[in-house]
Amino acid sequence: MRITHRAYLSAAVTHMKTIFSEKHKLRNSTTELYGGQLVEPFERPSRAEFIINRIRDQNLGPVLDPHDHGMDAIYRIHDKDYVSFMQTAWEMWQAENFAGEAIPTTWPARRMSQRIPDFIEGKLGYYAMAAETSISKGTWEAAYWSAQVALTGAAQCRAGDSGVFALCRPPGHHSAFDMYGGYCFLNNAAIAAQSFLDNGAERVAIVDVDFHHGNGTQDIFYKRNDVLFASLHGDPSDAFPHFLGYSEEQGEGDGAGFNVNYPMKPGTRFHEWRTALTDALGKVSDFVPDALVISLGVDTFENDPISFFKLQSDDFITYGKDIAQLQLPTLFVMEGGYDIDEIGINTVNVLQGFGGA
Ligand code: OKP
Ligand code: ZN
Repeated sequence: MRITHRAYLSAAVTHMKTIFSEKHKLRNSTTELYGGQLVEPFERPSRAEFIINRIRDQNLGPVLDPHDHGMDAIYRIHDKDYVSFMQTAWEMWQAENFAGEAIPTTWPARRMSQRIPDFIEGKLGYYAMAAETSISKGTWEAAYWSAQVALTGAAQCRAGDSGVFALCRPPGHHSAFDMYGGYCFLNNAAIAAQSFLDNGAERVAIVDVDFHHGNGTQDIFYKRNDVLFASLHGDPSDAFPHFLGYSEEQGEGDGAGFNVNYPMKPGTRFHEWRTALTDALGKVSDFVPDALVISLGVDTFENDPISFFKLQSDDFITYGKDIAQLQLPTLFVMEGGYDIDEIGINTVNVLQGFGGA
């Protein structure tokens, strides 16, 4: 028998399951429109590799492939015509023999027609909420499997795990009923939350700790009272997605009071951020949900290249512990985080904090 000392040297063994698919690699577009140039996308395959490597190094727990839960769970959240568009956009774009990846250039702005055009450039503008996100070969398949990772994580939670990590890539929280953008195509967290409800949960809370406002998730559940959505993020007056995420957005109709935004200013440090988290977790506790979904972005880190909060690596452990205090079945769904060197450490710190490490 071969003995290795890895397990003994490991800092922590929390046995949280991770759901992960290598299919994320199919999301490998080469362009992002940034600062007036086409640059290598911040949302790139190596992000997931650094995270999964850290999970393995730290012996966080087993890494499982997703099950295929099919299209029905996706259609519970997304428009069928939008999904068909996502499935065929790259083919339609290629048919025009354009040299580069698919990027929208024209939008149905104020006082313009909201009809869906036939031509691919028009369709891109209709369905996009931002232009940085190029569509390329494999984008749909990667997005599909990212949603299946979230669905499989939710199924694991329902089977009795107290915490599960869905290592989704591409991310999802900017995607709404019929919108893509902000690196997102299908709203993995929303799809997972709905799957809890469709399998017996009465109420689900979603807390979005990604640096960016989860505009897609907010929009999807805005008029509903079975999902409480709380988001901590850069003030939209200063940060992407620019057009949603203000504190006065509190829900509508049945959903009035079930949407809570905590916009914060450039330079925000952990103490202030944690005060907002404590308030959000208090609202979650009062809501008495059957399950909690965390939209987990670690782009709140001080060295993140596209964000402006100042969290440090240890802070991620602390807030993981804070989340665990709720003692709810918790599904962590990966969103953003672009300081690739530290993304594994910061992500796994949250999970280890939650697991009591
Ligand atoms: C996706 B997720 C920064 C431009 C940012 C898009 C950011 C998408 C973030 N100057 N553009 O929420 O991490
Ligand atoms: Zn983000």
